[in-house]
Amino acid sequence: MKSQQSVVLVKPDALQRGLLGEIIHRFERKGIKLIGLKMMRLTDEVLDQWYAHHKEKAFFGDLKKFMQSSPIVAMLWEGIDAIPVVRKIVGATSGREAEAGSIRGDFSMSRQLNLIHASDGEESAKKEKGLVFSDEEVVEWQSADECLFYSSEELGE
Ligand code: FUP
Repeated sequence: MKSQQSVVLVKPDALQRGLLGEIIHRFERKGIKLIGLKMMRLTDEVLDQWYAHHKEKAFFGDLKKFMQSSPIVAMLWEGIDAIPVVRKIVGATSGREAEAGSIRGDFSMSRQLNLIHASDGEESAKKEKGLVFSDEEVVEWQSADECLFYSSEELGE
């Protein structure tokens, strides 16, 4: 079973709406582990690389402006299959289409103001981690309640 790391950004709309605590709470109670957390402003350089696959899209300029309208909070979450698990908690891209019960499904009505980013695969997670976290900002720690969230087989014991 594979431990993965997922990069999450709490976007400017979520910060402005006071949803930071709600978002962290949803990941915490699921049982994944927070191993990186920082508030920052995203630069042009970081956004150009972050959204390189959207560079030619009509919404790219607006998206960058939105992502720079406030600071964001970057987080690194770790757990078995953490990348798909986090994507499920986040929900589909458009808040109007996202499943009820997901973060976007419960709190967003927009495709752009969709509150949160989550890595969509191992390759993008690695790239995104390198764009926002230095090595010292990633803090590995032993969770005391791991045995309440995973079986011994899942923990490789
Ligand atoms: P997701 O992986 O769900 O965050 O979605 P995408 O990678 O497809 O899109 C990245 C971001 O681009 C979205 F979070 C919001 C923005 N976007 C728009 O602003 N307009 C669009 O039509 C599509 C995406």
